[in-house]
Amino acid sequence: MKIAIVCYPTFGGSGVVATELGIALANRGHEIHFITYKQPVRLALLGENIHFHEVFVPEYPLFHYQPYELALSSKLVDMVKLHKIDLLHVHYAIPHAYAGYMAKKMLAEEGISIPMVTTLHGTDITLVGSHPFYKPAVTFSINQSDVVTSVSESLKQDTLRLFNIKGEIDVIPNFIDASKYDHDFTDCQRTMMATQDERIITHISNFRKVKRIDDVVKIFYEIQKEIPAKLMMVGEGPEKEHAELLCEELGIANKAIFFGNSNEIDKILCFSDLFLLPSETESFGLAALEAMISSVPVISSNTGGIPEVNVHGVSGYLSDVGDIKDMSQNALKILKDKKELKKFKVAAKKEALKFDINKIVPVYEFIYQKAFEMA
Ligand code: GMT
Repeated sequence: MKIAIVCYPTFGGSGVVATELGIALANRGHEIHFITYKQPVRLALLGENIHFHEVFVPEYPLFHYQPYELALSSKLVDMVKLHKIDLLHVHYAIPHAYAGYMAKKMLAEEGISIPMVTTLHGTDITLVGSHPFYKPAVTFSINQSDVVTSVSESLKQDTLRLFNIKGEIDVIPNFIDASKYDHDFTDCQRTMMATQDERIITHISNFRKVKRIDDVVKIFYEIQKEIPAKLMMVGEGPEKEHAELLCEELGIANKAIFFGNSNEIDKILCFSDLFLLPSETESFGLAALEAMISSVPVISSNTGGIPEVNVHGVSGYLSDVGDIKDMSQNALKILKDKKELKKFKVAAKKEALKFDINKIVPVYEFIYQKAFEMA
């Protein structure tokens, strides 16, 4: 099948999922066309079955806002015609489902029928999409999609609660390519990051308000009072500078390392003992799953879809949003006792394997068949 994948090319979870899905589908013989404004960060190799088409938006001084949706829908029309693409799969409703619908309509004028699958990822529903300024257009484009999927049951329920949705939503959870995490790095370069007796605590995100970065720092502050520890902060975003200042204020700047964005997440997780994800809302928590497959237990909030991934008392612990005391106590329960840490590490990996890519990609293929029947 020839599939166009529309996504954000940045370090966000939706872009990562879309890219990994495209690569997996290409490995299964499909021809994949990524259509977005930059080559996706996790797409290292383009090959016979993987193509990238850049959406270019020419700057015109008359426009206060440059019309990306217009450029994207035009590019979709051109690429569908040129490469005889069979199906559109758009990730993140805004503005991709809207642009996809416009492309579909333009193509229909020329007698070309193409089904569209929309995958909802989280903030496109919970934070941005439900804003009154966007809601009518988001509702419309979700309802016009031939098949709609969401990355967790929780996100499905949020979508049904916040929008007037007419059709079904199929839940297809995010996935992980376990084979990519199967290697043994020699000592994980752990000794470069911490001394033998120090525990390594990691947080990876795009440092937005929704991630509650202050809580990450405060939980670590409580942990390091009791045991020797280091904090690895991976990612870029608006809250990063504030987090660095908070570390200085709390006198723990020498224990916190800020990496910026990294393409070596697997190496960082390899030497980590614990992962912190205290988010305000999280439709799934792909970062937690990436930690778990690396045998890193997770201390998280119990919001949104996180409980569908992180199992309380098994792969880590869950607490109410903002309950720093409970989160740090849970962290210490795991970290203080070597046997307990080992038990959680093994269980975290076992839970993560339930989301192996080989189980999930065939479900997308099934959904594509359904989209053809619906179109
Ligand atoms: O977490 C972010 O802010 C990035 C965002 C995105 O769309 O790139 O992530 C969302 O989609 C991920 C992939 O499906 C999910 O794992 C994240 O939980 C979700 N983020 C939120 O719901 C806040």
